[in-house]
Amino acid sequence: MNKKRVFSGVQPTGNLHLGNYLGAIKNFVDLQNKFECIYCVVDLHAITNHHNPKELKSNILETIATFIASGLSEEKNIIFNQASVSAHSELAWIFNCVARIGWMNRMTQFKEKAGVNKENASVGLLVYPNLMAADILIYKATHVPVGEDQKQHLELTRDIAKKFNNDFKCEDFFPIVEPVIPKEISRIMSLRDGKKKMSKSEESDYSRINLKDDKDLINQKIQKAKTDNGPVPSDLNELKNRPEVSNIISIYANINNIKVSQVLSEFGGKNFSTFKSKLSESLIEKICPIGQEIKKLLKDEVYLNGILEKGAKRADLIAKTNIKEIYKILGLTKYS
Ligand code: AQP
Repeated sequence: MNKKRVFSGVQPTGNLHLGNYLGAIKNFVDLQNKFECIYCVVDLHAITNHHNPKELKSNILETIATFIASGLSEEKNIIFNQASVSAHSELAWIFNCVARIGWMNRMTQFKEKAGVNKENASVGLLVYPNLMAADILIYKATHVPVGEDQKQHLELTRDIAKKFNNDFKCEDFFPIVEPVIPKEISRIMSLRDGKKKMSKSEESDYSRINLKDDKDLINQKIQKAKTDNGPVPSDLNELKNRPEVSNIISIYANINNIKVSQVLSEFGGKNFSTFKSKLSESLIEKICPIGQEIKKLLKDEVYLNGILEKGAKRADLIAKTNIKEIYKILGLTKYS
């Protein structure tokens, strides 16, 4: 049996936001005291779409700074960037040969990100989930904290693990990973459109709260957040068909670590301006200190690069041991 090990990654595509924090990073911090955790800046994923090399370099450091500012310990966890451990790419190629084209074609994230011009998307964007499966399975991780938007990719990771174990008659070699998805709020939605997820690539900055936003900006964004004409609901059933209302209520519950039902009993029947002021206060209290710490850490590149370097050495030790075994199972002679 494999012991419990957590793996997750964040793309260094800039502008980390409340969705990344509540959907993933907050959970990373909770898990660090319970399990062995490996947290990765998935820089190879960030080149599947057009990118600017200079910005990528600084975004990698900013993602590390965000991890640390959010409360991750570089001692307790292995923190590193994907490209510095070559076994991720090696295993991704192997998984390109295990996963089926039909599986790839079903991935909704590819469809969303490729848009209408699918033929013009990079092959990397299509096989992105295979690299994600490799990121996780190269460490034989058992638990993966992610936002709900990544659930389908984790199901694919499970399918790849099962097929590999089955095809090469190595039962239990790769664990069948368990997603760790926040229960109360699995997907934070845009502040402008409750049917779209909050995302870095959304054009309007008013659709999201960035972790580096200051007090005034958070206030403005929440005041402008879309709601509807009704009051704050008192009952869970009244949240149905009110996606924007449901979203901001869930954000309030999550940021304060309380249940949605508690929010409804506190604010039910009140007008949204009262609720929005309280929401801004909570966000400012929780998010601004993280943003300030990120800005402070970004001034110390030596420290941030040191974390990456140490983390890469620790990650590489585990990944090398596993890739040797994988090559052997496949009949590849590199390590025999
Ligand atoms: N809106 C969200 N709600 C909950 N969780 C979210 N995550 C992202 N957006 C939300 C979770 O954050 C982790 C890191 O995500 P990522 O940056 O690697 O990639 P992403 O999911 O593609 O994030 P974005 O903001 O949507 O980026 P773009 O716009 O570049 O595509 C993941 O665990 C993800 O689930």
